[in-house]
Amino acid sequence: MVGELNTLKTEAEQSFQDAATKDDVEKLRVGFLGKKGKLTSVLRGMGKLSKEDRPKVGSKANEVRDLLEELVKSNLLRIKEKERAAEFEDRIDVTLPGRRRGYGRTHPLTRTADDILSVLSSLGFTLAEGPEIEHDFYNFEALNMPADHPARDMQDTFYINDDVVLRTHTSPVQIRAMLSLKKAPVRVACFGRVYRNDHDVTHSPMFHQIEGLYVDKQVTFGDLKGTLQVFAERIFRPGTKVRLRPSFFPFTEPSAEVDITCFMCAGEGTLKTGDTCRICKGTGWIEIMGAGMVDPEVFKHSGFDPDEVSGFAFGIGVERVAMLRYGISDIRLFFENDQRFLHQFF
Ligand code: FA5
Repeated sequence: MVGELNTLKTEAEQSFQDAATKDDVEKLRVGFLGKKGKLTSVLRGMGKLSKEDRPKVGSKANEVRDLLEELVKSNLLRIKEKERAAEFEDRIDVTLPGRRRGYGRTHPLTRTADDILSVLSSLGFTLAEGPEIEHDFYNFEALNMPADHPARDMQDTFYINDDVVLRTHTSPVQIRAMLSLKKAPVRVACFGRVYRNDHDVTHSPMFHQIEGLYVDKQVTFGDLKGTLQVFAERIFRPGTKVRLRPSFFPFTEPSAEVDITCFMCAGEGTLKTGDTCRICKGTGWIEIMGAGMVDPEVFKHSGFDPDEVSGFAFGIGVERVAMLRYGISDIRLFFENDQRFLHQFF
């Protein structure tokens, strides 16, 4: 029987070596170790052995069984590793070109804001920021809009509570800047997100404004107009003209709406093709911002004496400028993060 077991051992070693799949191993396992397997049937004959032979045969049988179990384990592992190597062999094609990484682009609003801020910076304005959740005092009261002032209705406000709002414009940063700088000259560009309960294709509940404020001795309306002229030519194109129309803001007096000559039709109202310009709708002018001379009441709230200083301020919507520059007719495109839209801006 010991001889039979030795033969079985040699046969097993050979058969497992030839096994190519997990199924082959399983078949061999059943064929040797299963209930009707070869080892089992050899062991069945042990009952007929003499007492002296039994331990010898028993220990050989154990040795063969251990070897078989080891063969099952090691061959399953061998096959698994071979399969994994084959998988990688199929996948790695070193001749394939490398995968390009996608490049990010600057968002058109960021680009527009950067351009506006860099023009203002070249004119001597420094950046000022303030909180988006703002006290009623800075957003309204100090800007000459007391509690029941009808001008508050012009800006549909999101109220956090009776005294706290989501700021509706960047003008509160004027007040904060004056209160913190305390003395003239003050020349700041206030930039940030603002919020209004307002939405259609040209209005969004969250948008961006940039506000310019210049306070010093003897600042005039002429200074405002000159600044706006340089600003318009640098942001749009050389030769752009500026027109100021009388308007009303509670925090400036006098106040104006600022128009520029249309950059599409150069202020003609019609294109070279004879078609009516769709940017300015044939008027030759585009409204771009609000502006004016700082109201004396605002100076009083900001710690300045209106008899000693004067100043101008203007506020521009970043989305409005970006829509004009890039010919975009729906403001929502800026906020949808659609790569097909954003990748068009270089
Ligand atoms: C103001 O907000 C004033 N604080 C501007 C100002 C500053 C005037 C300093 C005088 C002195 P107005 O409400 O017009 O003004 O808003 C300014 C610009 O913000 C508008 O010209 C427009 O381009 C933009 N704007 C207003 N509401 C929205 C909105 N819902 N979505 C996108 N842009 C808007």
